[in-house]
Amino acid sequence: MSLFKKIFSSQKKETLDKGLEKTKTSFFSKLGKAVAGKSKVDDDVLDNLEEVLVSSDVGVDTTLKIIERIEARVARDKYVGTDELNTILRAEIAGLLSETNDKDVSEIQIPKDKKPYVIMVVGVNGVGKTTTIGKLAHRFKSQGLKVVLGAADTFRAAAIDQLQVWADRVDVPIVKQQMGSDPASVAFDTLSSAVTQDADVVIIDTAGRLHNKVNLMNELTKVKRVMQKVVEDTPHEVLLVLDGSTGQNAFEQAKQFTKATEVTALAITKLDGTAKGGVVIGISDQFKIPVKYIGVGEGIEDLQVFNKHEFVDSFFKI
Ligand SMILES: Nc1nc2c(ncn2[C@@H]2O[C@H](COP(=O)(O)OP(=O)(O)O)[C@@H](O)[C@H]2O)c(=O)[nH]1
Ligand SMILES: [Mg+2]
Repeated sequence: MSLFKKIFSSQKKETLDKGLEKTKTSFFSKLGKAVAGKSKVDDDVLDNLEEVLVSSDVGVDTTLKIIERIEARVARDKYVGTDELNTILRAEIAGLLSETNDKDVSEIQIPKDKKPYVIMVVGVNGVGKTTTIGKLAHRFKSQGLKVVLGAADTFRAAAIDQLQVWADRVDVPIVKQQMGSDPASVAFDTLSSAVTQDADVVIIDTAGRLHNKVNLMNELTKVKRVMQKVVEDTPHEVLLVLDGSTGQNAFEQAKQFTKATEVTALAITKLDGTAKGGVVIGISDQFKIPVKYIGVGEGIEDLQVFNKHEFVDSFFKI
């Protein structure tokens, strides 16, 4: 590893550690209490652990899965000390993450033979879609890719302006229409423009303010259908953005969006400043959709490619 790479990757690790700080602190203080005064993992300890996981937003189903696996281990090994619990838990969580995220580093790959590669970004209002798009555009551009943004969240003028701010900051072209125009029409224009410019990547922002599942499904289906008039098989990716700090709400949103459309990738934002980082584990397990990015701040560099090893390392590094 070159020195540059080493410095860069250690810096990146620091942001992740910092980003997960609140989650870790809260998790380990609860875990400490759960095993206080106990030397052996018994039913009490497991009950407490269950509570810790649920209250860390890992989600009930995933928590039960983890508890059952540890129970099986205790039954098999007869004696498991509470001092081993950390290591065991870590292994179980790493195992769960591996079931969904089979690759070590799960960044969206832009294939050369699909040009432009179209990423549609979905999620409810305020979760961080536009911010994530800005960070992603910056990331792709730094890789030498030609990026075009499409402002298909046409509900609010501010939404279009905000994407424009990001486009200026990153210095990539944006396609937009006025507020209230048809999102599908904006998406169509964006793809047409991207084809003309021979762009590598198109990122389409969408509105999250759709009041029910049927509306949402109809809207997204329409945007897709219209885009397919320009580029076959689009979108190549549907990236669902979830706000990690909302805990159980993020699970609910994932449920709604996966019912409404085919989601291929997840970005979980706002993991800085929240103790609810456990959602990453639960959502990855429950929805079987790979987490590709995590947001750990509002800045342009505060988007990390999700690396399951680093995540678990960071989570368990006290
Ligand atoms: N702390 C933090 N704030 C974020 C992150 N991602 C987005 N935000 C903030 O969340 C707010 C809503 O983001 P926005 O991109 O407008 O969400 P959208 O409505 O889904 O497009 C903004 O104030 C962003 O700066 C993140 O990873 N960490
Ligand atoms: Mg937005």
